[in-house]
Amino acid sequence: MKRNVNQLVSRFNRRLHPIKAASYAVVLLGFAVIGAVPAWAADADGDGMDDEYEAFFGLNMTTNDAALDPDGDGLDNLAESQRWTDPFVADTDRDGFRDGFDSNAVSRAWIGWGDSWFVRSNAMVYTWPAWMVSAFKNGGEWQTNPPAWHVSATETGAASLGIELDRALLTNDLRMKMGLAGSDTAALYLDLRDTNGFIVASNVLDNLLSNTGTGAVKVFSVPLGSHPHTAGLSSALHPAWNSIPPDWSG
Ligand SMILES: [Ca+2]
Ligand SMILES: [Ca+2]
Ligand SMILES: [Ca+2]
Repeated sequence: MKRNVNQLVSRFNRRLHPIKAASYAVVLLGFAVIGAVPAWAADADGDGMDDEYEAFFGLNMTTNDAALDPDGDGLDNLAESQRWTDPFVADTDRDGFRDGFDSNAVSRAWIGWGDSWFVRSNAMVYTWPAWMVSAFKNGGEWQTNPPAWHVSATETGAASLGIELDRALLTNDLRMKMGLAGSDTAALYLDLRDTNGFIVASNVLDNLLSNTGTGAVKVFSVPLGSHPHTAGLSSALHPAWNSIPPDWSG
């Protein structure tokens, strides 16, 4: 699945919290810089892999590295580039099937919140199914060791993570897995939002951090089927210290 990073600029993001519009100018600037990529030669080292793909995942753009298989998943880098799978991760969509043995190697949307290679200011980018449009944060900060989204106890107001979905493609409920490292004072809620960023269903899963210990993983269904006008989700964390949601799956 080829992802043009310019397509990931989130209008939804700005609509979600228009009061913070000034900060999103930074997001747009970041994407504008990335937008220079198409001006490069399509395949500078002539190894059959587009420069855009090699730059996105950090392959060598000046040496023919098409035949290498650094993640040992049965696909060489050239085959990975043709599928837009991650050449450094054996199971790009984290469904238990390695890329070389997966009939749909990008069937899930995995978000490595805070993975510095895929951070674009407030947004995250990766290779995702077509129904997954964008992923971003409002407030809090990225943490790199381990990669995470972190909200300081001193931050005032609620911070949130959001994703934007293409509901023409995703009509069923969303199966979601989140990794959480909570604190005693944290409260994490999930809201469904329409295309204008307005909440159509709030707190649909209660406090996700309740009864959560460090390193806990929760799996649950998000009722998109009964909310057809939902275009995205936001998960708001009220002042706490840590939340690590690595995985959203359709
Ligand atoms: Ca490989
Ligand atoms: Ca791979
Ligand atoms: Ca897989």
